[in-house]
Amino acid sequence: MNIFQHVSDIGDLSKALDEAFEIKADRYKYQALGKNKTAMLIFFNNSLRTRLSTQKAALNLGMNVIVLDVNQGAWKLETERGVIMESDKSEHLLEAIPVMGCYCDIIGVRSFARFESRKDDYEEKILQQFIQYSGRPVFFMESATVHPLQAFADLITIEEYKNKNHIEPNPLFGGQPVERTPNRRPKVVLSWAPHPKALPQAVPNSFAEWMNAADVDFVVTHPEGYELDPQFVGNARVEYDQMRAFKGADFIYGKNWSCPGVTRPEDYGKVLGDYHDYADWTISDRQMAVTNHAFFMHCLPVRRNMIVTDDVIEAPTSIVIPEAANREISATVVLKRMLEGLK
Ligand code: AN0
Ligand code: CP
Repeated sequence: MNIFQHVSDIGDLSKALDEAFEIKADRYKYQALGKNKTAMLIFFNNSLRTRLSTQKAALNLGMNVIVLDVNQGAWKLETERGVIMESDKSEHLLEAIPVMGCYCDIIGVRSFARFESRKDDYEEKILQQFIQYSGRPVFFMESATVHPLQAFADLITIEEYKNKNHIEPNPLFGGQPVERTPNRRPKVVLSWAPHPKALPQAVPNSFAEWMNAADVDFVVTHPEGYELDPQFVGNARVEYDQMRAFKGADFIYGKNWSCPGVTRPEDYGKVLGDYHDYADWTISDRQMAVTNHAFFMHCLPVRRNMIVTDDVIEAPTSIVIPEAANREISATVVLKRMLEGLK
């Protein structure tokens, strides 16, 4: 594997899941594979989970790891070709990328949507340059439009929980055990929720792309105006009534995203209206009550009582921590596949 961007890059999903569970059972099984190989992780944006879980994954495989926070210590980078470089940006991405490639075997890059131009973001202008000029396999650690390491971890988590009928109380927060009747083909609902600041569409885009490829009944719910790009949402069912969407659901995936600009390109990257007016969309016991004792998922970081109430995220059915734990597993599978492909 030379690029990890879309669900299609991982190939057969049941094989990928088998590999994930093989690694989860013995995460050091492929320790010898990464000997004398270096993973370089480049962050243009903040991160807790991606930074830690991907480093851990590289260590599982016996790799060396180098992490660079571009905004802390590196030169400010110009990204546009043709600019007379007289601003505070001392170096051009077109030199920086091939230089980074000199010191490693595999590169991971985090570079969020900038919301300056829908076209630039949806063409993946930054990541495409890493693919073109680094000379190395490139995996996306949340780009302008996708977050595939997250979506893969989400799929692993759904696979682990979909057949559970007895859930013990959350060891951190207590509560009563929950009994539920699993569905053979689980109903998975991606729900928009309010947020004070504009957030990228990468997480919902990838989640939709991966759920469309998985064997689940997938529904997306959001207020009008937040329609996801057709290349990701595909033929998924879209339901504008959140309560109706939640009916009988087995998994609720909460996430905010800013306007994808599908129907009104001029609104791309905006928070539509006043977020206080969408307080009803905050995921609470009111909506969870109509589900099939659904599991609650979120990629994290999450703003409590904005996206989801304390009660829902602390309930025995909240699986946000095991979901985050699976980030190590998805990253280990991806790095393993890339190592196997090195010449
Ligand atoms: C980012 C987002 O919504 O895409 C990262 C999530 C993994 N979240 C924030 O910027 C708060
Ligand atoms: N879920 C996720 O990618 O978290 P970070 O932004 O902390 O890496």
